Formats: sequence, structure tokens, C-alpha cells
Amino acid sequence: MKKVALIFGVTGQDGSYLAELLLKKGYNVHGVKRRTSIPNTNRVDHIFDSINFSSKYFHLHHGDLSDSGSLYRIINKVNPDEIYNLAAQSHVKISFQIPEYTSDVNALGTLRILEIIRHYKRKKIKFYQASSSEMYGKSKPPQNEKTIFQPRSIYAVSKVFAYHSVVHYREAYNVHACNGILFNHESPRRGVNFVTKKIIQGLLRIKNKKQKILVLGNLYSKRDWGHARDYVDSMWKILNNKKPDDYVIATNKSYSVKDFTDIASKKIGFKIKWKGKGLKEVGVDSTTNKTIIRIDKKYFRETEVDNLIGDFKKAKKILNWKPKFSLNNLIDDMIKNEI
Ligand code: NAP
Ligand code: F7E
Repeated sequence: MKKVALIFGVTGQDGSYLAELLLKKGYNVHGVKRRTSIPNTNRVDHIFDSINFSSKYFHLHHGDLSDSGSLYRIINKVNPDEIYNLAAQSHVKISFQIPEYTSDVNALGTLRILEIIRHYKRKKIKFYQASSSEMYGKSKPPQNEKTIFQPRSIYAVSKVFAYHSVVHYREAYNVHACNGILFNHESPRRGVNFVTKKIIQGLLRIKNKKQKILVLGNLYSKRDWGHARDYVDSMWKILNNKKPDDYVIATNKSYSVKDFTDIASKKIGFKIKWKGKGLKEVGVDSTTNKTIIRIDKKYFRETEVDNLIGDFKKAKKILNWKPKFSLNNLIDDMIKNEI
């Protein structure tokens, strides 16, 4: 009998890679998409006519994390062995503008699924929760499973609620529930308003004379950036380890937004010279002497997470997981696909 997996957030970056991975492993994969006014399935459409997987084992259902009835209906219909909750309002900056919606989906949405699993009678369902390095906020790097959470946004606060709900349902009701505390991970499928994709897309458009300038926010925050392909692999390993537990998934290397911009621009064929300070800092292309990068305060956050470096020793030891992609490989992959 094929194992059945249900992915909330299947239309997102991670959901689409996870669906491919589980199909390759022989799962019957069900995904939940929310209603949008224009199609939101472009990251998974290829699965339906791929020669690598059999699309007869891939199914989509309409549902929404803010709608308990839809969650109950889908779980009851699909009767899954494993649920991966990757659905979220995942943009940190936007969570400052829509805090209530972000909390409803990210925090209560997770609780809604856990509550259904707790009362589910037909089988024991394993549950994976997409927790985030943003939860560490102000805590100094390197961060591991024992580091305290000091969230700096409602996005992070909502993820801390979800994290603790998972631990609580595991301890109080013996649910096989796990948190993957994933540090930033990117890919060609990354949303266009996250900084890595914005930088690569922007610089390539400038190179091709389709855009004049790339406007960024804080260049000095540091992130531990991995590749989404590596990270979805960890999700499956976390959920399929005998003992349910929580794991940090990261590369243990950290770069600033400025470092990322420098590496990507070199690969794309620019030689950037930085001039000025603060909001007046600009990136000038030395070949043409034109300013191609400037800073705008609208992209800064009210409170920033300054430095994230994940210590993934526990995942390495217990799950035998480690990242395959370096930052260089990640940027190459993103540039190649963007072209
Ligand atoms: P993403 O590309 O933004 O995908 C989020 C998914 O959630 C999309 O499928 C989205 O649907 C869906 N969604 C949003 N609101 C929903 C709702 N109300 N009901 C049902 N589905 C909803 O995010 P990602 O980068 O793949 O990240 C996956 C998960 O990991 C998220 O929970 C994120 O917070 C978390 N995380 C991400 C990172 C990272 O660096 N990528 C790191 C740590 C944790 P649409 O396609 O319709 O928008
Ligand atoms: O910002 C700075 C910004 O939006 C990274 C999500 O997947 O990872 C992601 O959250 C850094 C921040 O990702 C711009 O201030 C500068 O310091 O790409 P980002 P994020 O906020 O780290 C975590 C782990 C998640 O869980 C989230 O779901 O880049 N930055 N200039 C900018 N950021 C954006 N978006 N746009 C800029 O123009």
C-alpha cells in the first residue's frame, strides 16, 4: 500500500519541491491550494505532465488554514499517514502590515490541524510543522535547538505559538508531531519579494536593459542561506525518524545581504563599487559608472533580525542530514534558471 501524504502549502516554494520528493519516494501525494483570483499552481503544474512522476498519484484540494471545516473535510477525505504544514503568510515584512491575518493562518491554522489530528480516530497521523529561524530573533548566533526564542515580528511570534503547540500536542496527547526549525532557504522557485530572488531577478533585468535600478533595504543583516531542495529532504527525515522531535536545519554559514549582492553581481557580470553611507549608500557599476543599486527606507523592518547562523549538529548526528548546496551553488542555480 502506498503511503499517503498531505501537504498544506503545496503551491509554495517548499511545497512544490516536497511534492516532487514524496512522489519519487512512491507516496500518494495530496496538496491543499487556497482560492486565488489568478492561478497559483505554477510551481506544481509541471507535475501533471512530468515524465519523472506519475501524476495519477498527485491530487489538489481547495482549502484554507483559516477555515477549520475545510481542513477537517480534506483530512477526513484523504486519510493521510503524514501531514506537512508548510502553509503560511510567510513574508516577515508584510506581517507588520497584516498581523492579525498572519497570526490566524500561521498560529491558529497550525492549532486547527493539530486539534483535528488529536481527535482523529482512523489512524495515527504524523505531523510536520514548518518552524523558522526567525523565532530566534534577537538571540545571538550560532542558534541551536536550545537557544531561546526572542521574536522580532508577528510572523516570528506566530511561528513561536505554532512551535509550542506542536510540542504541547506531542507531550499532552502523544501526537507524533515535529518541528523543523529551518533557516532561510532559497531556490529558483523563491517568491519574487524575498531578497535573494529580488536581487538576482533585478540584476539580470538591469543587465538585459529591462530595468534601471535595484532598490533594496537593509544591506547589513546576515542570513544563513541554504537551498530548498536540500531542506525538503530534511522534512521527510525529521518526520520519519522513530522518535518525534525538533531539529535545526541550516548550513552554519552566514552572509550579509551585501555579500549576497556582491557575489551575485560578479556572476552576472557587474563590478559593483559601493559609495556613501546609510540611506545614501549606492552600488555603482564600475564599467558604465552608472548607479544600479540604491537604498529605500520602505524596505527596512521596524525591528530587524541581525544575524542568523544555524547549528545543525543534532540533525547531522541523528538524521544523517547535511546540506549539499553551498551558497555559490545556490546562486548559480538561481541565475541559471532565471535566464
Ligand atoms: P511560500 O513560498 O510563501 O509558500 C507558502 C504556502 O502557503 C503557499 O502555498 C501559499 O499559497 C500557502 N498559503 C498561504 N496562506 C494560506 C492559507 N491561508 N491557507 C492555505 N494555504 C496558504 O513559503 P515557503 O518559502 O515555501 O515556506 C514554506 C513554509 O516554511 C512556510 O510556513 C514558511 O513560513 C516556513 N519557512 C520558510 C523558510 C524559508 O526560508 N523559505 C524558512 C523557515 C520557515 P499561495 O501559493 O496561494 O500563496
Ligand atoms: O529578508 C533584508 C531584510 O525577506 C532577508 C522567510 O522565508 O526566511 C525568510 O524571512 C533579509 C532581511 O527573508 C530587502 O531586511 C534587504 O534582513 O528575504 P527576506 P526573511 O525575512 O529572512 C525566514 C527564515 C522565514 O521563515 C520567512 O518565511 O534581507 N532585505 N533589502 C530585504 N528583504 C526583502 N524582502 N526585500 C528587500 O528589498
